[in-house]
Amino acid sequence: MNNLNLPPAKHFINGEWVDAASGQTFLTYDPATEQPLAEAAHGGVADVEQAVSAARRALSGAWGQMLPKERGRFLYAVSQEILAQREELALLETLDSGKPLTLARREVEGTARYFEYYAGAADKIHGEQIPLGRERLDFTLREPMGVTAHIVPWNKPLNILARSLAPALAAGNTAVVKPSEQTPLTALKLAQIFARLDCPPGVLNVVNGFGEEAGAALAGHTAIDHLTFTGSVPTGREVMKAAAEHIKPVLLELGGKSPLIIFADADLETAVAEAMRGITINCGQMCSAGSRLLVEASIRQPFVALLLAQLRRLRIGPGVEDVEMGPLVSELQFERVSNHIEIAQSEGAEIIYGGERPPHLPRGYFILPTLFDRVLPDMHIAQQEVFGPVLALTTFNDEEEALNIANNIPYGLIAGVFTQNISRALRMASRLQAGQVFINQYYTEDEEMPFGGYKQSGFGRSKGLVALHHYTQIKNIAVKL
Ligand code: TXE
Repeated sequence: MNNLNLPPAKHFINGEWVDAASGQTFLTYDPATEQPLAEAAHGGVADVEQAVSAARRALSGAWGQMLPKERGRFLYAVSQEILAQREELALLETLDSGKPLTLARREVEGTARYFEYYAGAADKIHGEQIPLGRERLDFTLREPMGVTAHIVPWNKPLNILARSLAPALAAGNTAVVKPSEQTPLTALKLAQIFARLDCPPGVLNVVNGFGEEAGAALAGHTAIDHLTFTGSVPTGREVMKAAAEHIKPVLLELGGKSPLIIFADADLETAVAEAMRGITINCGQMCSAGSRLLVEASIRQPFVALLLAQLRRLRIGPGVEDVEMGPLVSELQFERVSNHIEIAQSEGAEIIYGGERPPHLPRGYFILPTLFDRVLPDMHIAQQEVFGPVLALTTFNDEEEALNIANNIPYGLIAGVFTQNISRALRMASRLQAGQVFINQYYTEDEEMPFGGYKQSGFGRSKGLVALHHYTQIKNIAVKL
């Protein structure tokens, strides 16, 4: 890996590369080989303090004075530079997180697309005039929030960062980013791109480090104005509590346990292909993973037969070999997923495929895609997010039963409905408790679609124009004429 163009093991603060205040670094590992990949700066309270101060100063500097259309042009330039560096970024993401190269490339393209999409919106964020009669003029301004904080997970490190960073910057905010300690590298590459494009100092700051240190310091900082967090429910709860201390608004995206509901009249091949994609993409480490299969009882047998054939054919291996499924991100995640599988078995759910490491891959955090059959709706494996390639199959007999099973869960991020009956599809869509419902397909990445959860999947919506609302605040101005 000597020819890898690694970013420096430093933070990016106020436009400069700086060592951690403690002088310490930590290692990040390649999950396909279990070998160290690179060093990253080990940040804490003092580093976060520097970054937040720099972001605050930047609000009143050149960035604050830039015209919205100039901000848009800058963000568009970022998108083009990301595309120009697509291969390098994708390789780094693959090595750091384990995902197959083709998927990493798609995520980098999606990252560029976020910057492109919100570049186009930067000069179209405006208030409105409110009619109060001839004697009064009333109008609103949409102002930036100020310093935005972004705490990012490891499953799609660069892409999820761009999902909140691009709209925040388009709206005129500045940002402090804390990448996951599992995948610290590509956010620094993005910082290099910002530096190369002469971004004013302090607009983007990246502080690496662990959640309980750098993450907690950022979430509880009194001088941030908005916090975007993507990660687990327990950490989301902690982050929300920390932000509540200073009454800071939060946008939380906390994962899911999303159902694919397959009726007997569905196109079976499409449903099976989407079920495969929904659980094997990124080794199931997706908040949007389709981890529950609700299948109408009369088609269980042909559905399972087709699915098993596909599961057996799946190519698994290191992401750099551009397989169909890479390893889990870390030893810890491997243990977590294995633990979920054990609990499911102890509750009587029946494994009909997988449940263990692929025999041809003795090293690395690889696991076979796993299919549990005859799962009851209240079992652990039907209720808890696994964040690995583990499917729980439950059968149903009618629409009402399918709906009850689908909704009887603490999460509500995505749902897929497969049927040729459009009335039934739309009835289901309107009654499913999920932020996105897909009909005759499963989750797609389109950056234009509002995305976010019901219930414990979080609140607030990212993607689409609606995301911009989180990063602006409205001021009403009333004039007596
Ligand atoms: O997440 P954490 P982990 C789910 C998934 C997975 C589980 C655990 O089920 O198995 O979470 O993953 C930072 N204050 N998702 O442990 O802890 C941390 O450094 C502030 C769902 O990695 O939520 C990282 O940057 N920040 C998911 C980020 O939070 C803290 C994506 C996420 O870490 C912190 C990832 C603290 N006290 C995991 N503690 C999704 N919704 O897509 C940690 N962090």
